[in-house]
Amino acid sequence: MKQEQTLVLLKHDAIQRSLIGQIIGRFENTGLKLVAMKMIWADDIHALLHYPLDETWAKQVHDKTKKVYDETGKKWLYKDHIDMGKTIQSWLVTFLKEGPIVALVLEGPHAVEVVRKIVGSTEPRQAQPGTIRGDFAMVESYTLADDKKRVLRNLIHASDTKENAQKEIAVWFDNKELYKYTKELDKHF
Ligand code: FUP
Repeated sequence: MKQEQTLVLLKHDAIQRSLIGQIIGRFENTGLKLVAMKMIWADDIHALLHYPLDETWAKQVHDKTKKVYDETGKKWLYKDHIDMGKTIQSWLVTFLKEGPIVALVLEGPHAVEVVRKIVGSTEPRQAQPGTIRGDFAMVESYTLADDKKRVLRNLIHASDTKENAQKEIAVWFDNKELYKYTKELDKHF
């Protein structure tokens, strides 16, 4: 089976809360292979490359977030998806640069889907117990974040599609930093 790769960032709130080991342990438990990892203090260039303000991204974040607002009856603050995209992008960049982060690449069958599943919902308040966000950050919500004019402190970024994973991996890693090695499970894939 063709191996899939996905990018994970442990954002600075995960580092502040000393959760690096526990979170990486959960990824290891899935059977996925860790093929790259490093600690980085992001600059503007990398943060903006990771969160580019393109129309599709803005529309996606807008639609997903608005759905949650509508369901919870929360007042919508933005004119349109571009207005929202600009605000969220600037908050995301600020948060990403707040302190060191840990970037890793996981490889294996269904890597994108498996990682997103164990990470849990974007808004930790909605994340199921047993997921990383549900177990370690459930008190965090859009309500809290918006009141403080910041993004969700949701511990982790994980690529949402195979295509985005490839783009995001290229932001943080050179090809030579992605290691090829064999693990016991490989013979079953
Ligand atoms: P995710 O599905 O977890 O990758 O998250 P999204 O693509 O929906 O959003 C990207 C990031 O912006 C997430 F970390 C959540 C954050 N965000 C907010 O904090 N507030 C918003 O209103 C919208 C997005």
